[in-house]
Amino acid sequence: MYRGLRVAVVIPAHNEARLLPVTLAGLPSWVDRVVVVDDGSTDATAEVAVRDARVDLQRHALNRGVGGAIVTGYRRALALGADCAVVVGADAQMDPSEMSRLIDPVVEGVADYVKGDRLGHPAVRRVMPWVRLVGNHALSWLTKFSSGYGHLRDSQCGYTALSARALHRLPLDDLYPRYGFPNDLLAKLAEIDARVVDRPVTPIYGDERSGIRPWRVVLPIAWLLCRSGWRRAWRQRQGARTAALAAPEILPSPGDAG
Ligand SMILES: Nc1nc2c(ncn2[C@@H]2O[C@H](COP(=O)(O)OP(=O)(O)OP(=O)(O)O)[C@@H](O)[C@H]2O)c(=O)[nH]1
Ligand SMILES: [Mg+2]
Repeated sequence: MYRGLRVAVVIPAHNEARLLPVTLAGLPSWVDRVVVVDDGSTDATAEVAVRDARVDLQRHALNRGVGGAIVTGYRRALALGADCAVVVGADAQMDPSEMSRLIDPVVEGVADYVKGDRLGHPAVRRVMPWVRLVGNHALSWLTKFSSGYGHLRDSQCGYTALSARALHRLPLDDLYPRYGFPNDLLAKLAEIDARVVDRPVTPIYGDERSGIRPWRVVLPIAWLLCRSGWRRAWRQRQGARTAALAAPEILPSPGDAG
């Protein structure tokens, strides 16, 4: 329990037997449930996960992708009665001491979804590999337009907190299951008028192996961004038409007052 909220941590894990124990060991003691989603791993991820007594293990027989794993974790978090679901990668790239920072705006009722922002960190240029840094800046900039959340940075950050209230309203079945998931989630949050804010987090890169293959993720994410941008433009157009239709045809003249 954190400040009155039941917190479930959702950990998507694909072949993370080496780093999952490090991730689990760092989780704060106030976390109520830990949902590890083994996304079709071929190593000992599942065996390692259940060594931790707090873990609720969910397994995909076949790999579905990081977004698919997170959605499974979200559903389980709701079923377990969580008020807030925090996503943490299994590869120990997130500082657990910063988790409370992500949940605070949900507790205080000022946000439905809080995401980490690594790009404002003073060490980001030194720590984040340059391909990630450039790609992240480009995707963040495009995601501002496609989602409409112009104040957000670091669209690709996977360290996030989502309120159960917003989670209930999201079309979980429609979310993109692979690496464009964070971009698609932001677009879907905009469709339900969710309040989204960034909080600073530390970029951490060690000897983990990223599953991201830039040349394979660029086209699907570009397509997702175009689709979200187009949907957003359509919603705005429909909104403007509805407002125009609702406006009174004859405006009262100033002398009519009273
Ligand atoms: N690669 C990969 N990771 C998955 C998959 N399903 C779940 N995951 C987990 O998703 C998390 C993030 O995966 P990474 O490939 O490291 O992506 P990232 O941490 O956002 O990106 P980097 O900055 O490149 O490390 C890890 O905990 C993975 O174990 C999948 O299908 N492929
Ligand atoms: Mg990683």
